[in-house]
Amino acid sequence: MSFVQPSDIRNLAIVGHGTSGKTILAEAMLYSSGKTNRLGKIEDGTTISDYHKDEITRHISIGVSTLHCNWEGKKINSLDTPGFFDFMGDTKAALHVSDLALIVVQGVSGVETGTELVWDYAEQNKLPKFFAINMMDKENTHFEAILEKLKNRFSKKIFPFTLPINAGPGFNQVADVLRKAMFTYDANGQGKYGVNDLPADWVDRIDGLHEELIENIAESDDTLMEKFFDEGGLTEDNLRSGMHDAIINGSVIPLVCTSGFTNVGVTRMMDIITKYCPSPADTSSIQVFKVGTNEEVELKTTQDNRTSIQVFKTLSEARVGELSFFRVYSGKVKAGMDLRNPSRQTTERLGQIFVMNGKDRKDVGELVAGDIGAVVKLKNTHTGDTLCSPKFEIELPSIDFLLPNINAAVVTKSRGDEDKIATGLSTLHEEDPTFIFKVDSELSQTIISGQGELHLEVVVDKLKRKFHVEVDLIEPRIPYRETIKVHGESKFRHKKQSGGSGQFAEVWMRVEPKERGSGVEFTNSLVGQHVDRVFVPSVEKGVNAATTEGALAGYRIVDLKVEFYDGKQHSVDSKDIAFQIAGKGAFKEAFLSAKPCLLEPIYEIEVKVPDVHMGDVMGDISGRRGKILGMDSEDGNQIIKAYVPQANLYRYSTTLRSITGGRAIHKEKFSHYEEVPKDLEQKIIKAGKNGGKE
Ligand SMILES: Nc1nc2c(ncn2[C@@H]2O[C@H](COP(=O)(O)OP(=O)(O)O)[C@@H](O)[C@H]2O)c(=O)[nH]1
Ligand SMILES: [Mg+2]
Repeated sequence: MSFVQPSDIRNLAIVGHGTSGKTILAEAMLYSSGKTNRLGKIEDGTTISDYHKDEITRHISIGVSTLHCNWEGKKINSLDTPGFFDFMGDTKAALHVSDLALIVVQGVSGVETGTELVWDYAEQNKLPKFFAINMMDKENTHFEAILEKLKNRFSKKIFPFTLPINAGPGFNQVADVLRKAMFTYDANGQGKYGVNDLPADWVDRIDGLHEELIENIAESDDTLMEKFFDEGGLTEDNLRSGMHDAIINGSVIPLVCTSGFTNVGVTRMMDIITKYCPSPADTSSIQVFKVGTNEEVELKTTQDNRTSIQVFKTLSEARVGELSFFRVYSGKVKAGMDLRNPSRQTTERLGQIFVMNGKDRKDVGELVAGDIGAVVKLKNTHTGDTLCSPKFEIELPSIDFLLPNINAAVVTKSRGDEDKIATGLSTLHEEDPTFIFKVDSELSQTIISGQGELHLEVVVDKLKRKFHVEVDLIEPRIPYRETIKVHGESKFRHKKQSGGSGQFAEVWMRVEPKERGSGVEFTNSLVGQHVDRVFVPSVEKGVNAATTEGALAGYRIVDLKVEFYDGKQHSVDSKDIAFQIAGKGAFKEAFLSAKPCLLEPIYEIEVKVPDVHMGDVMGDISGRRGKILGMDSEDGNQIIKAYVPQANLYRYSTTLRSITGGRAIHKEKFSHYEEVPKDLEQKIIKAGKNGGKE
C-alpha cells in the first residue's frame, strides 16, 4: 500500500513467554497476506522475523523485528518480540510504540512467567489486549483450562471469539462466535478457510457465547444498550463500533485459538484485528513534555506541520545495515527532512525512509502519523529518543526500560584494545539501553550489566564481530570498606634529619566510630602553640590519602571521625610534606588500634517465584548468607524480599533461572554496608592487601 491513513494502520506487539510460537505466528500472518510465498521454519532458520545470526544459531528471538502486511485493506504492522527474559527490553519498547498487545499463550503449557510479565507491561502501557492460545495442533492441549486460568489470573473480560473443535494433530476446525459457524481450514497452510454449519453439539454453546458477547458490548455503552433493548439486538454497524470501543476500553479482551505452524485460525484473527481493533487514529492526542521540563502539553496527532517520532530500536549489522526504527506520533516524516533531537541538542537529517520485513527493507519516501518504519541510522540519536519539528520541541513519554540484574567485569584478551572496547561498549549502550557499562576507577575494572547471562554473552559476541575485540567476563571485584568499632588514638612522629633538608612532624590523633553511611569527618582541636594551624590542611591531606588507600586490606575507609588535637613541630624542619606523612602515619596507627573491621555491600533482592519452587529459592538464598525480609503471595507466586551480600550475588539470575526452570525473576539494588563475618574477613584480608587489585 503506497499511501495509508492512520485509521488504516494496526500496530501490534506480538508478546508472550519464550517459545509460545510468536515468530511462527508472525510468519503465518505474512504468508497468509501474500507478503511471502512460503512459511518459514525456526529450525531451518528461514523465518522473516528471526533473521539475525544470533537468532538463527540460538533458535530464539533476540531483538524486536518489524513486519508489515496488508489485510482487508488495512496495513498490519506487527512487532515480533523476544519472550526470553534477557531481551525483554525490546519487548517493552515494542509495547510502548504499539496500539495493541497480542499476547500469545502456548496451548500445552499455558500461562507462564513470561505471560505474566507481558501482561503487566501491557497494563503499564494502558494497552488494549488480545490473546491467542496457540499451537492447538499439538498433542495434549488444554484450551478450556487455559481460558479459565487466563480469566482468573488476568481479567474476566477475556472472551473467546474462536474455539478449537478438533484440537490436536490435524487441527483444522474452529468454531466462530461472531459468525456462529464452523471454519474449516485448508490443509496446505495457506490460511484459507471454508464456512460450514457448526456441528450439532456445538450449536448451543456458541449461541450462548454469541449472546453473551453482544450483551457485553452493549453493556459497555449506554446508547448501545438502549438500541439493544429497543431493537432486540445490534445491527452490524452498531456491533462494529461497539466492539471497537469495548476492545479499546478493555471491557472485551478477545481471545482466539490458533496454530501458526499449520496456519489455522490465524487469518480469522487478522480479520478480527483489522475489523475491530484500535488504530493510531483512535488516539487523537497524547500528553508530551515540554523540553527540559516536567510540564505536560497536549500533542494533537493529526497536526501535519508538527512531526514527532520516537526511536525504539537501533540496529547496526553488517548484512542488514545501520538503522533507527521509529514510530511516527504526529505529522509526517519524509526523506531529507531535518528533525531536532531535543535531548541531545542536535539536528538530524533523515535519509531514506523504509518499511521493514525483518531484514528486508523497502524505500517508501514518507510515513504518516501512527506508522512504523526505519531510517538510515541517525548519528547522534539513541534508542528511546524523540525527534521533532525544530519549532516545536517536545519529548514523547520515555520508554521504561528494565534495570539490569547481572554484572560482570570485562578483561581484554590482548593488550591495547581498551579504546576499541570503550567505543564498542558505548555504541552497544546507545543501541540497547538495557545494557549498561561503567568504568569503575575504584576497582579499576570495566563493569558491564545486563538482563541475564545470555544478554551479556550476546554483547561479548558483538564486541568480537563488530568491534574486533575479544574479551572474557570475570567476577567484578567487591568494593569492601574498612572501618573501626571503638575509639582509638596515636602519637606519630615523622623525622628525617640526616642529610639534605630535614623533615620533622609529630601528630597526635584520636579516631572514633560514626554511624553507617556517614563517611569520614576530619576535625581539629588544636588549642595551644605546639603545632601551627597552617599544618592542619597538610594533616588532612595525609588522612585523606590513608582513607583512600585503606589500612587493613586496601579498601576505602569510612564511617569515622578523626580528631587532630595536638602534636609537635620543629622551627626549621617542619613543613607541609612532613605533616602529610605524619598525618597519614598517625591516622593508620590510630585506626589499627580501634578494632578495625571490613564492611561488605549488601543488596536488597526481590524474587518472584512460582509457589512450587519457593523452597528451592529460599534454600539457595540462605546458602548465600541471605536474610529473608518478608514474603508476599500473589496469584500462585511468592514475592520474596531478602538482603544478600554482593559477594554472593554474582550471576544470581543465572542460578535462579536454572533452579526454577526459568520461571523466577528477580530485581536487585544496593542497600547498605554491613560488617563481614570474621572468618571471611581473614580470607579477604589475606587475598588483597591492595583492595584485590593487581
Ligand atoms: N506444533 C506447533 N509448533 C509450533 C507452533 N508455533 C511454533 N512452533 C514451534 O515452537 C517453537 C517456538 O516457536 P517460535 O515461533 O520461535 O516461538 P517464540 O519464541 O514465541 O517466537 C519452534 O520450534 C516452532 O517450530 C505451532 O503452532 N504448532
Ligand atoms: Mg520468537
